[in-house]
Formats: sequence, structure tokens, C-alpha cells
Amino acid sequence: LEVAPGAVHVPGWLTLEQQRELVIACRGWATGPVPIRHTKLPRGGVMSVRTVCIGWHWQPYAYTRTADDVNGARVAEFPHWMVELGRRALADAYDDETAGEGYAPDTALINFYDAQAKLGMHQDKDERSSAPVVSLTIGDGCVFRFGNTETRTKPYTDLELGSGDLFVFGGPSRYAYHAVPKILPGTGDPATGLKSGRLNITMRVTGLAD
Ligand code: MD5
Ligand code: FE
Repeated sequence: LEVAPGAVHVPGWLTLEQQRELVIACRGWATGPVPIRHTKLPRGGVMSVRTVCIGWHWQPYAYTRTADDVNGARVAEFPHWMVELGRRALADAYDDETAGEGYAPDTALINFYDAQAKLGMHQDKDERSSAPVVSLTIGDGCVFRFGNTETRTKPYTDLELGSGDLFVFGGPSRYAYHAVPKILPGTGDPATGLKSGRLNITMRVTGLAD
């Protein structure tokens, strides 16, 4: 379960019913004020993953309230039920009822991976808070590469994440390099509502004030 200090994997944390509800909520956001799209990178590339954000809009290297690189609309509100889900995630991952107290995620990146999508080795450093990141997987599984904080190369550990899995990245693991090198097509349960592909929700604390 504890992959590295502060990095905790809880397989099958979400019930099927919770996964179904999250798929419905994410479909609403994907077709909401800021439609899901492939994020453009500053050097001209485009991510293979499709992303929609709530609370704050992530653009590589900045969070804003409006999606100026998409349609200028303000992103959907971050719902309080998701704050509570994040708090329960920390309590369960760290097996400490108090671990989630005061946790106040204010943004989530909702990433949709089709069978070909990948995410290269990177660190998540655009937040001005070192609070933990809570990651939820629904649908097809993936190979998740958990690296080190010093380099984007070895040593790293490859793990499989499946539908319903929780992963919390806190403490010294908050700034570790990580990647999604491969989706495992056909491994999801269509009963979640997702016929194919992987949905990943990551809650974060931006450290920004309005
Ligand atoms: C994913 N998404 O599985 C991952 C889950 C992203 C992204 O990487 O940036 O959208 S979040 C994984 C994460 C967050 C913060 C720290 C660490 C991993 N880590 O130290 O390994 O689609
Ligand atoms: Fe990341």
C-alpha cells in the first residue's frame, strides 16, 4: 500500500456506485462551460490526454479562473462533496481519522485517456501548496510510473492502477516525477458507465486565493 513515504495506493477504494456517480459528474463537466479538450503546450505540442478542470483552470505553468486558452469561460465550481471525498481519501490512505482535517482541495484536473494516450514523466509544481494530491482512477487501468524527486529517469517503480483505485501523493512524494506510459485497454468494467478509456481525477490545493 505505501509505495514510498507519503505515497499510498489503495486498490478498489471507490465502490462501483461511487464510480458511476463520478462518471456522470465528469460527463457534465466535460460538456460544461469549458469543454474537455487536448491541452496545448507552450512549445507548440498538444497533450494526448483530454482534460477538463473544475475550481481553477490549469494551463501548463498557471492556474486561472477562466479558460482563456479555450473559450474564456469561467470553470465550474469545485463542489463541496468532492472536498469531503478528498478528506476521506486522506483519512483512509494514511489510516488516520484526522489526516483529512483541514484538507481543502480547490481544483481538480479530470483527465480522460483513450487507449493511445500517455503522459510523460513530469512533476506537478504549478500549485503553490505542498498539500497532498488525491488521484482516482475509473475505467481502464494503466501502468503508472512512480519515480524520484531528483531526476525524470531511473530509479522508478511501475505499478498498475485499476478502476476504483485511490492514490495519495503527500509528504516527500508530492514532488516526485511520475508518468502514465500505457493504458490497459479492455480492463475497465462497463458498469461504471465508461465503455472504454481511463478517467483520472486529481484533486489539488492551488494555494491561490480567488
Ligand atoms: C494520472 N495524473 O494517473 C496522474 C495522476 C497529472 C497526472 O499526473 O498531472 O494530471 S496524479 C499523479 C501525481 C500527482 C502528484 C505527485 C505524484 C503523482 N507523484 O509524486 O508521483 O493520470
Ligand atoms: Fe502529474
